[in-house]
Amino acid sequence: MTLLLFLKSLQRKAEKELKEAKELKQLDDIFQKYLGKKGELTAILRSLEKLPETKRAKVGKQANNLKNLVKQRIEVKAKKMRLVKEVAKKTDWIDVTIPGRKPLAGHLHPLTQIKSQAEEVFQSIGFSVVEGPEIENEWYNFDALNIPKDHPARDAWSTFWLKDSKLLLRTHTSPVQVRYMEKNNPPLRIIVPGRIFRHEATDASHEINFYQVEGLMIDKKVSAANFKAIIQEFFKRFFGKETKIRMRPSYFPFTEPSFEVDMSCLNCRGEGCPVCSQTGWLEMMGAGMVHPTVYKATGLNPKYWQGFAFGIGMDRLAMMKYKINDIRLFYGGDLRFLNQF
Ligand code: 2NM
Repeated sequence: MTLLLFLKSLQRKAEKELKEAKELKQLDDIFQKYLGKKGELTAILRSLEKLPETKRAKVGKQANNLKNLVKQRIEVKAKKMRLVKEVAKKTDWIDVTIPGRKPLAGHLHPLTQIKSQAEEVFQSIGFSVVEGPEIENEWYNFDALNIPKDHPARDAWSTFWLKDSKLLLRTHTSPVQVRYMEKNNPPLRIIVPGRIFRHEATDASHEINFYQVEGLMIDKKVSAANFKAIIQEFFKRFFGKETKIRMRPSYFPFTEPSFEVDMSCLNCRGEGCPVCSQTGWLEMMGAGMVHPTVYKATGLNPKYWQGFAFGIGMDRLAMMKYKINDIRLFYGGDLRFLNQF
Protein backbone atom coordinates (compact mmCIF):
# COMPACT_ATOMS: atom_id res chain seq x y z
CA MET A 1 0.00 0.00 0.00
CA THR A 2 1.37 3.37 -0.87
CA LEU A 3 1.78 6.05 1.80
CA LEU A 4 -0.87 8.13 0.10
CA LEU A 5 -3.44 5.35 0.35
CA PHE A 6 -2.44 4.74 3.95
CA LEU A 7 -2.99 8.43 4.71
CA LYS A 8 -6.43 8.20 3.13
CA SER A 9 -7.40 5.24 5.31
CA LEU A 10 -5.99 7.07 8.36
CA GLN A 11 -8.25 10.01 7.53
CA ARG A 12 -11.37 7.83 7.25
CA LYS A 13 -10.54 6.17 10.55
CA ALA A 14 -9.89 9.47 12.30
CA GLU A 15 -13.07 11.03 10.96
CA LYS A 16 -15.15 8.07 12.13
CA GLU A 17 -13.63 8.18 15.61
CA LEU A 18 -14.07 11.95 15.84
CA LYS A 19 -17.71 11.59 14.89
CA GLU A 20 -18.30 8.99 17.59
CA ALA A 21 -16.43 10.78 20.37
CA LYS A 22 -18.75 11.79 23.22
CA GLU A 23 -16.32 13.00 25.87
CA LEU A 24 -13.42 15.38 26.08
CA LYS A 25 -11.26 12.47 27.24
CA GLN A 26 -12.01 10.60 23.99
CA LEU A 27 -10.94 13.65 21.96
CA ASP A 28 -7.72 13.72 23.91
CA ASP A 29 -7.15 10.02 23.16
CA ILE A 30 -7.73 10.65 19.45
CA PHE A 31 -5.19 13.48 19.51
CA GLN A 32 -2.62 11.21 21.16
CA LYS A 33 -3.39 8.36 18.76
CA TYR A 34 -2.71 10.44 15.65
CA LEU A 35 -0.70 13.46 16.69
CA GLY A 36 0.88 12.50 20.02
CA LYS A 37 4.58 11.63 20.45
CA LYS A 38 3.85 8.08 19.32
CA GLY A 39 1.00 9.04 17.03
CA GLU A 40 0.45 7.33 13.68
CA LEU A 41 0.43 10.59 11.79
CA THR A 42 3.41 11.90 13.76
CA ALA A 43 5.37 8.85 12.64
CA ILE A 44 4.63 9.60 8.98
CA LEU A 45 5.52 13.25 9.38
CA ARG A 46 8.83 12.27 10.98
CA SER A 47 9.61 9.87 8.20
CA LEU A 48 9.13 12.49 5.49
CA GLU A 49 12.79 13.49 5.44
CA LYS A 50 13.77 9.92 4.59
CA LEU A 51 11.54 9.84 1.51
CA PRO A 52 12.92 10.39 -1.93
CA GLU A 53 12.40 14.00 -3.03
CA THR A 54 9.93 12.98 -5.74
CA LYS A 55 7.48 11.58 -3.23
CA ARG A 56 8.20 13.94 -0.35
CA ALA A 57 6.27 16.95 -1.62
CA LYS A 58 3.05 15.07 -2.39
CA VAL A 59 3.01 12.88 0.76
CA GLY A 60 4.14 15.83 2.91
CA LYS A 61 1.27 18.00 1.68
CA GLN A 62 -1.28 15.23 2.26
CA ALA A 63 0.09 14.40 5.74
CA ASN A 64 0.05 18.07 6.81
CA ASN A 65 -3.47 18.51 5.50
CA LEU A 66 -4.58 15.54 7.57
CA LYS A 67 -2.76 16.89 10.62
CA ASN A 68 -4.56 20.24 10.31
CA LEU A 69 -7.89 18.59 9.69
CA VAL A 70 -7.65 16.37 12.78
CA LYS A 71 -6.42 19.28 14.92
CA GLN A 72 -9.24 21.55 13.77
CA ARG A 73 -11.99 18.94 14.22
CA ILE A 74 -10.78 18.21 17.74
CA GLU A 75 -10.68 21.91 18.60
CA VAL A 76 -14.18 22.63 17.30
CA LYS A 77 -15.70 19.59 18.95
CA ALA A 78 -13.91 20.20 22.25
CA LYS A 79 -15.15 23.78 22.31
CA LYS A 80 -18.73 22.58 21.86
CA MET A 81 -18.36 19.97 24.59
CA ARG A 82 -16.90 22.48 27.04
CA LEU A 83 -19.83 24.84 26.43
CA VAL A 84 -22.40 22.10 26.98
CA LYS A 85 -20.61 21.09 30.16
CA GLU A 86 -20.59 24.66 31.46
CA VAL A 87 -24.32 25.17 30.85
CA ALA A 88 -25.07 21.86 32.54
CA LYS A 89 -22.94 22.93 35.48
CA LYS A 90 -24.95 26.12 35.87
CA THR A 91 -28.33 24.45 35.65
CA ASP A 92 -27.67 21.24 37.54
CA TRP A 93 -25.98 22.97 40.42
CA ILE A 94 -28.07 22.96 43.59
CA ASP A 95 -27.10 25.62 46.09
CA VAL A 96 -28.26 24.15 49.37
CA THR A 97 -27.50 27.42 51.19
CA ILE A 98 -30.27 29.36 49.38
CA PRO A 99 -33.12 29.99 51.85
CA GLY A 100 -36.21 27.94 51.00
CA ARG A 101 -39.15 29.58 49.26
CA LYS A 102 -41.97 30.12 51.72
CA PRO A 103 -45.30 28.67 50.62
CA LEU A 104 -47.75 31.51 50.03
CA ALA A 105 -49.98 31.80 53.06
CA GLY A 106 -53.13 33.89 53.01
CA HIS A 107 -53.71 36.69 55.47
CA LEU A 108 -56.59 38.67 56.90
CA HIS A 109 -58.15 41.43 54.80
CA PRO A 110 -57.16 44.91 56.09
CA LEU A 111 -60.77 45.60 57.10
CA THR A 112 -60.87 42.35 59.07
CA GLN A 113 -57.69 43.39 60.84
CA ILE A 114 -59.22 46.78 61.68
CA LYS A 115 -62.38 45.07 62.93
CA SER A 116 -60.32 42.86 65.28
CA GLN A 117 -58.31 45.83 66.54
CA ALA A 118 -61.44 47.88 67.25
CA GLU A 119 -63.10 44.92 68.98
CA GLU A 120 -60.04 44.39 71.14
CA VAL A 121 -59.99 48.01 72.34
CA PHE A 122 -63.71 48.06 73.17
CA GLN A 123 -63.59 44.65 74.83
CA SER A 124 -60.77 45.89 77.03
CA ILE A 125 -63.07 48.70 78.26
CA GLY A 126 -65.89 46.29 79.02
CA PHE A 127 -67.96 46.13 75.82
CA SER A 128 -69.26 42.84 74.42
CA VAL A 129 -69.26 42.17 70.68
CA VAL A 130 -72.71 41.42 69.22
CA GLU A 131 -73.68 40.67 65.63
CA GLY A 132 -76.98 40.40 63.76
CA PRO A 133 -78.72 39.90 60.39
CA GLU A 134 -77.77 41.82 57.25
CA ILE A 135 -81.32 41.49 55.90
CA GLU A 136 -83.73 43.48 58.03
CA ASN A 137 -87.27 44.80 58.02
CA GLU A 138 -88.46 48.38 58.15
CA TRP A 139 -89.33 48.25 61.80
CA TYR A 140 -85.84 47.40 63.07
CA ASN A 141 -83.96 49.46 60.50
CA PHE A 142 -86.17 52.61 60.64
CA ASP A 143 -89.35 52.70 62.80
CA ALA A 144 -87.79 51.65 66.11
CA LEU A 145 -85.04 54.19 65.50
CA ASN A 146 -87.47 57.10 65.27
CA ILE A 147 -86.77 57.61 61.57
CA PRO A 148 -89.89 59.31 60.11
CA LYS A 149 -92.04 57.43 57.56
CA ASP A 150 -91.26 60.03 54.91
CA HIS A 151 -87.52 60.23 55.61
CA PRO A 152 -85.45 60.16 52.38
CA ALA A 153 -83.16 57.46 53.88
CA ARG A 154 -86.06 55.04 53.38
CA ASP A 155 -86.51 55.53 49.66
CA ALA A 156 -85.27 53.27 46.88
CA TRP A 157 -82.34 55.60 46.18
CA SER A 158 -80.87 55.27 49.66
CA THR A 159 -81.92 51.78 50.68
CA PHE A 160 -81.70 48.46 48.83
CA TRP A 161 -85.17 46.91 49.07
CA LEU A 162 -85.50 43.19 48.38
CA LYS A 163 -87.78 42.28 45.47
CA ASP A 164 -91.44 41.53 46.29
CA SER A 165 -90.97 41.83 50.04
CA LYS A 166 -90.86 44.39 52.81
CA LEU A 167 -87.28 43.38 53.54
CA LEU A 168 -84.19 45.48 53.01
CA LEU A 169 -80.40 45.39 53.35
CA ARG A 170 -79.64 47.13 56.64
CA THR A 171 -78.34 50.68 56.18
CA HIS A 172 -76.61 50.68 59.59
CA THR A 173 -76.03 48.14 62.37
CA SER A 174 -78.44 49.97 64.72
CA PRO A 175 -81.20 47.34 64.17
CA VAL A 176 -78.91 44.87 65.99
CA GLN A 177 -78.85 47.23 68.99
CA VAL A 178 -82.63 47.46 68.86
CA ARG A 179 -82.89 43.66 68.86
CA TYR A 180 -80.44 43.48 71.76
CA MET A 181 -82.37 46.07 73.80
CA GLU A 182 -85.57 44.04 73.29
CA LYS A 183 -84.00 40.90 74.72
CA ASN A 184 -81.63 42.22 77.39
CA ASN A 185 -82.12 44.43 80.40
CA PRO A 186 -79.63 47.21 81.16
CA PRO A 187 -76.92 47.73 82.17
CA LEU A 188 -75.78 47.14 78.59
CA ARG A 189 -72.40 47.70 77.03
CA ILE A 190 -72.11 46.38 73.46
CA ILE A 191 -70.48 47.12 70.14
CA VAL A 192 -71.88 45.88 66.85
CA PRO A 193 -69.42 45.59 63.99
CA GLY A 194 -70.84 44.64 60.61
CA ARG A 195 -71.50 45.09 56.95
CA ILE A 196 -74.04 47.69 55.85
CA PHE A 197 -75.51 48.76 52.52
CA ARG A 198 -76.37 52.10 50.92
CA HIS A 199 -77.86 52.64 47.48
CA GLU A 200 -75.65 55.48 46.28
CA ALA A 201 -73.12 56.43 43.62
CA THR A 202 -69.62 55.19 44.37
CA ASP A 203 -66.57 57.42 44.48
CA ALA A 204 -63.28 57.59 46.41
CA SER A 205 -65.14 57.87 49.72
CA HIS A 206 -68.47 56.09 49.00
CA GLU A 207 -69.21 52.42 48.44
CA ILE A 208 -72.57 50.64 48.24
CA ASN A 209 -71.48 48.21 50.90
CA PHE A 210 -69.10 49.04 53.70
CA TYR A 211 -68.43 48.31 57.35
CA GLN A 212 -69.45 50.03 60.52
CA VAL A 213 -68.92 49.54 64.20
CA GLU A 214 -71.70 50.92 66.33
CA GLY A 215 -71.77 51.03 70.12
CA LEU A 216 -74.35 51.28 72.87
CA MET A 217 -74.04 51.80 76.60
CA ILE A 218 -77.12 52.00 78.84
CA ASP A 219 -77.30 52.20 82.61
CA LYS A 220 -79.02 54.30 85.30
CA LYS A 221 -76.60 57.21 85.00
CA VAL A 222 -74.72 57.34 81.74
CA SER A 223 -73.86 60.82 80.49
CA ALA A 224 -72.38 62.50 77.43
CA ALA A 225 -69.27 63.04 79.58
CA ASN A 226 -68.97 59.25 79.98
CA PHE A 227 -69.25 58.93 76.22
CA LYS A 228 -66.51 61.49 75.69
CA ALA A 229 -64.14 59.73 78.11
CA ILE A 230 -64.74 56.30 76.55
CA ILE A 231 -64.43 57.41 72.96
CA GLN A 232 -61.33 59.48 73.80
CA GLU A 233 -59.80 56.30 75.24
CA PHE A 234 -60.76 54.36 72.13
CA PHE A 235 -59.04 56.83 69.79
CA LYS A 236 -55.91 57.00 71.95
CA ARG A 237 -55.60 53.21 72.00
CA PHE A 238 -56.47 52.81 68.35
CA PHE A 239 -54.44 55.66 66.79
CA GLY A 240 -51.90 56.58 69.48
CA LYS A 241 -51.61 58.41 72.82
CA GLU A 242 -51.30 61.87 71.27
CA THR A 243 -54.73 61.65 69.55
CA LYS A 244 -57.23 64.30 70.64
CA ILE A 245 -60.98 64.47 70.00
CA ARG A 246 -63.64 67.15 70.02
CA MET A 247 -67.44 67.01 69.90
CA ARG A 248 -69.74 69.23 67.85
CA PRO A 249 -73.54 69.35 67.90
CA SER A 250 -75.29 67.34 65.18
CA TYR A 251 -78.62 65.69 64.44
CA PHE A 252 -79.82 62.07 64.23
CA PRO A 253 -83.46 60.98 64.70
CA PHE A 254 -82.39 58.25 67.18
CA THR A 255 -80.32 60.40 69.54
CA GLU A 256 -80.90 63.63 71.45
CA PRO A 257 -78.66 65.48 71.84
CA SER A 258 -76.53 64.26 68.91
CA PHE A 259 -72.83 64.83 68.26
CA GLU A 260 -70.28 64.68 65.55
CA VAL A 261 -66.86 63.57 66.79
CA ASP A 262 -63.65 64.87 65.23
CA MET A 263 -60.15 63.51 65.77
CA SER A 264 -56.93 65.55 65.61
CA CYS A 265 -55.36 65.09 62.17
CA LEU A 266 -52.88 62.21 62.21
CA ASN A 267 -50.94 63.69 59.32
CA CYS A 268 -50.12 67.09 60.88
CA ARG A 269 -51.00 66.46 64.55
CA GLY A 270 -53.56 69.27 64.40
CA GLU A 271 -51.33 71.89 62.76
CA GLY A 272 -53.40 72.05 59.55
CA CYS A 273 -52.51 70.33 56.25
CA PRO A 274 -54.16 69.22 52.97
CA VAL A 275 -55.41 65.96 54.56
CA CYS A 276 -57.59 67.89 57.06
CA SER A 277 -58.30 70.85 54.74
CA GLN A 278 -56.14 73.03 57.02
CA THR A 279 -58.51 72.58 59.97
CA GLY A 280 -56.33 70.21 62.04
CA TRP A 281 -59.40 67.97 62.53
CA LEU A 282 -60.89 64.93 60.80
CA GLU A 283 -64.58 63.96 61.01
CA MET A 284 -64.68 60.43 62.37
CA MET A 285 -68.08 59.48 63.74
CA GLY A 286 -71.58 60.30 64.88
CA ALA A 287 -73.03 59.74 68.33
CA GLY A 288 -75.60 60.90 70.85
CA MET A 289 -77.75 60.13 73.86
CA VAL A 290 -80.30 57.44 72.97
CA HIS A 291 -83.68 59.03 72.11
CA PRO A 292 -86.66 58.26 74.43
CA THR A 293 -88.58 56.85 71.43
CA VAL A 294 -85.93 54.11 70.99
CA TYR A 295 -86.36 53.01 74.64
CA LYS A 296 -90.14 52.91 74.24
CA ALA A 297 -89.86 50.93 70.99
CA THR A 298 -87.76 48.30 72.73
CA GLY A 299 -89.84 48.06 75.90
CA LEU A 300 -87.53 50.04 78.19
CA ASN A 301 -88.65 52.95 80.36
CA PRO A 302 -86.69 56.12 79.46
CA LYS A 303 -87.42 57.41 82.96
CA TYR A 304 -85.12 54.77 84.44
CA TRP A 305 -82.50 54.37 81.76
CA GLN A 306 -80.10 56.60 79.98
CA GLY A 307 -77.21 55.95 77.66
CA PHE A 308 -75.25 56.81 74.59
CA ALA A 309 -74.90 55.25 71.14
CA PHE A 310 -72.36 55.86 68.40
CA GLY A 311 -71.41 54.78 64.92
CA ILE A 312 -67.95 54.70 63.29
CA GLY A 313 -67.16 53.82 59.69
CA MET A 314 -64.69 50.95 59.77
CA ASP A 315 -63.46 51.82 56.27
CA ARG A 316 -62.72 55.32 57.48
CA LEU A 317 -60.78 53.96 60.46
CA ALA A 318 -58.74 51.80 58.08
CA MET A 319 -58.18 54.64 55.60
CA MET A 320 -56.90 56.91 58.38
CA LYS A 321 -54.72 54.27 59.98
CA TYR A 322 -53.13 53.05 56.74
CA LYS A 323 -53.30 56.38 54.84
CA ILE A 324 -55.47 55.09 51.98
CA ASN A 325 -57.33 57.62 49.86
CA ASP A 326 -59.84 55.43 48.00
CA ILE A 327 -62.40 53.24 49.79
CA ARG A 328 -62.94 51.17 46.61
CA LEU A 329 -59.49 49.58 47.02
CA PHE A 330 -60.87 47.51 49.92
CA TYR A 331 -63.42 45.86 47.65
CA GLY A 332 -61.46 45.43 44.42
CA GLY A 333 -59.68 42.22 45.40
CA ASP A 334 -56.40 43.46 43.87
CA LEU A 335 -53.63 41.42 45.50
CA ARG A 336 -51.05 44.14 44.81
CA PHE A 337 -53.05 46.27 47.25
CA LEU A 338 -54.06 43.56 49.72
CA ASN A 339 -50.61 42.01 50.08
CA GLN A 340 -49.34 45.23 51.65
CA PHE A 341 -51.20 44.47 54.87
C1 2NM B 1 -74.77 56.67 64.87
C2 2NM B 1 -74.84 57.92 65.44
C3 2NM B 1 -75.63 58.09 66.57
C4 2NM B 1 -76.93 54.65 67.09
C5 2NM B 1 -78.06 54.66 67.82
C6 2NM B 1 -78.38 53.37 68.09
C7 2NM B 1 -79.50 52.84 68.88
F1 2NM B 1 -79.97 51.74 68.29
F2 2NM B 1 -79.10 52.50 70.06
F3 2NM B 1 -80.44 53.74 68.96
N1 2NM B 1 -77.45 52.64 67.55
N2 2NM B 1 -76.55 53.41 66.94
C8 2NM B 1 -76.20 55.78 66.53
C9 2NM B 1 -76.29 57.02 67.12
C10 2NM B 1 -75.44 55.60 65.42
O1 2NM B 1 -74.03 56.40 63.76
C11 2NM B 1 -73.45 57.44 63.05
